Amino acid sequence: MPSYKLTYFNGKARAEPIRYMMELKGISYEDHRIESGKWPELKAKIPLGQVPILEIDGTPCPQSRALFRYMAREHGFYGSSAMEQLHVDVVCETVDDLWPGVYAIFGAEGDEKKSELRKKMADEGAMKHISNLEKLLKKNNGGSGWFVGDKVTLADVMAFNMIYDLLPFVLSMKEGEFDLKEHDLLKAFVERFKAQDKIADWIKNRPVTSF
Ligand SMILES: N[C@@H](CCC(=O)N[C@@H](CS)C(=O)NCC(=O)O)C(=O)O
Repeated sequence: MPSYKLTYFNGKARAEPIRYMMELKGISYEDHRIESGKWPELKAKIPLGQVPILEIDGTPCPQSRALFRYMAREHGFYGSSAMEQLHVDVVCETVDDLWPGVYAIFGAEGDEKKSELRKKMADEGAMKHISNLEKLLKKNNGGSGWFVGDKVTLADVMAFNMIYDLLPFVLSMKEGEFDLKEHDLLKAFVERFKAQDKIADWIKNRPVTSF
């Protein structure tokens, strides 16, 4: 097993899927959270001046999505055939369809504009993509298990991270509070993912962060 050091700000956002996969496989890694004031110095030293960075045996590697796929390939979260890999990618792309709405809220100027966009996203903007995710979930075993095959894959990790961590954060809610409305299969999926012993432990014990 290589040595792993994950560097990110003290938050979940683009780093948490890596942490979920590390935790699920019981992989030992250094979870380095940048101390305030240390960022400018670090930024100048790392490959693209951005985080997350995963140091693999001392080599610093950037780009979160590349790192998610690396973790998936190396640690058994990418299905067991090219077809399953394709299905995993389809789910990940569908999760990514939610990002433009997330960015719009980040980029909006003024509290009034932000709350207007938050309301739009929670009421309708996110729902088209949430329904698509539920359709994909349902295609595998009627939606009673995981998104692809019969084991947890990157697809589950990314869907959970978006619904449980990212959407509540951007909509100014507490983690896990995003209202999935009538999407009962997805609600059950979130509960199922969260109930895995290693994830339950991680969520209970992880640092409490504002994002
Ligand atoms: N495409 C990159 C984007 C990375 C990115 O924008 N990271 C932000 C934190 S979420 C960052 O490093 N911001 C500080 C900066 O650019 O100075 C990825 O997915 O890793």
